[in-house]
Amino acid sequence: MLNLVLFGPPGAGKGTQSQKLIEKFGLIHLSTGDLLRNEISQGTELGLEAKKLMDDGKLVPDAVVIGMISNKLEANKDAKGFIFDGFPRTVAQAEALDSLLESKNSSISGMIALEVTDDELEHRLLLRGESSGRPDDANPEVIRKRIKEYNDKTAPVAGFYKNQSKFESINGIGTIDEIFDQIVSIISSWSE
Ligand code: B4P
Repeated sequence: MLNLVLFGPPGAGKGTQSQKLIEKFGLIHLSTGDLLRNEISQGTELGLEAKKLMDDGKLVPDAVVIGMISNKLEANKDAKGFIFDGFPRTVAQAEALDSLLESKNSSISGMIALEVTDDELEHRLLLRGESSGRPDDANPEVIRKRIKEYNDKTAPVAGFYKNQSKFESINGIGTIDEIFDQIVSIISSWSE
């Protein structure tokens, strides 16, 4: 079973690469950002709470996203594997994911981090904000808050996987295909 954590700051290209990876490897894509936006568009109570935090560039509480991932793992018991995109974003989420997978006799194969400079992130997100309608992409102040939230709370998650010798990082600046090829070659090395 292949269980990949795709890691990186907001706008690093996690969602973009996930779309290509699910096609190539037949994995289930679990994006907590997409799951939360789905709750928002359906107007659920959870979505209304999450929207306030997301629009302000803040993380949603751990229990909420862990619960969503747990439900998805349960609903996809026969999957060949998963791409975790935007999750785990805190060390508590990483610990919870290990426990959830362990209870299914599975584990994370590895984390791949996309390294992108803050200037490039801001540029990409503002560009996407022109067409996506995402309130968290439209405003430079919120984008900077998201990057700060990443540095404060999410960056330490890399250490969690480094300690398990499951961490790889690549340059996330380049064409989408160049970055994809690097990710594929790392995944291929895991099964050698
Ligand atoms: P997410 O939806 O996870 O989004 P993201 O970090 O903005 O984006 P990603 O890295 O996937 O970028 P993408 O490929 O789209 O999170 C949104 C919010 O949800 C968070 O701020 C938080 O509030 C909440 N949330 C989500 N998960 C959570 C969790 N686990 N715990 C708590 N809160 C959580 O790429 C961005 C842009 O760059 C696109 O326009 C793309 O076209 C472009 N791009 C991609 N690759 C490129 C390349 N190589 N060159 C040039 N441009 C490129």
